[in-house]
Amino acid sequence: MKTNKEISKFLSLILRHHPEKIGLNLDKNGWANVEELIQKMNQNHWQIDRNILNEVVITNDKQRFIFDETKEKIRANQGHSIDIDLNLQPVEPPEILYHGTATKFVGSIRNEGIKKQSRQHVHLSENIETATKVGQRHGKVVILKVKAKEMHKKGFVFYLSENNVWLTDNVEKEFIL
Ligand code: HQG
Repeated sequence: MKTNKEISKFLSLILRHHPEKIGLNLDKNGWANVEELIQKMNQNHWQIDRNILNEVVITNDKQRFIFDETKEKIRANQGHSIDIDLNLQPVEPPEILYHGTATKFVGSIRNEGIKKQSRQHVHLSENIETATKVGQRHGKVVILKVKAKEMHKKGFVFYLSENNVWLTDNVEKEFIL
């Protein structure tokens, strides 16, 4: 039996980066058909049904996934590397947002700013705790403070995902404290 965490990680992989791994189709807004997802996961040795999927979605620590109102479709709330449109509306950010990264990246970030790398956006958070968890995935953690409000005043656009992750395009180095 796979744990919910293992299922969540696999869902992140296929709903954000590689749906083709199980031959899944995502529409232009990143939605997958739930029945198709369940069927294709089972064909790929992930024993899962609607109840298990519901539980994974509801109990997920970061609320990474969401069903549409009919529960026929599911998508990841953020974190995509594939080119989909989440239809996010621009939002005014707080004064400061945090970006957790690793010491090994700091030199390069000081030179060229925070780049979105393979993802669609740079990910920022309102609290240091979340940023710390994100940074720890890459090594010894460093928390960077981003002057979000100032960026916004200068015309940079911010979005807030359904699960409260702040998203923006690349952060230029002058906005990093
Ligand atoms: C770093 C997770 C060198 C950047 C998290 C990061 C998040 C640079 C890494 C979400 C750089 C990219 C995203 C530069 C940025 N030079 N390194 N100029 N600019 N970097 O995984 O932000 O838990 O693509 O600091 O919670 O770590 O999976 O981005 O360390 O919300 O749901 O390049 O993924 O969500 O790494 O994480 P990532 P991230 P989940």
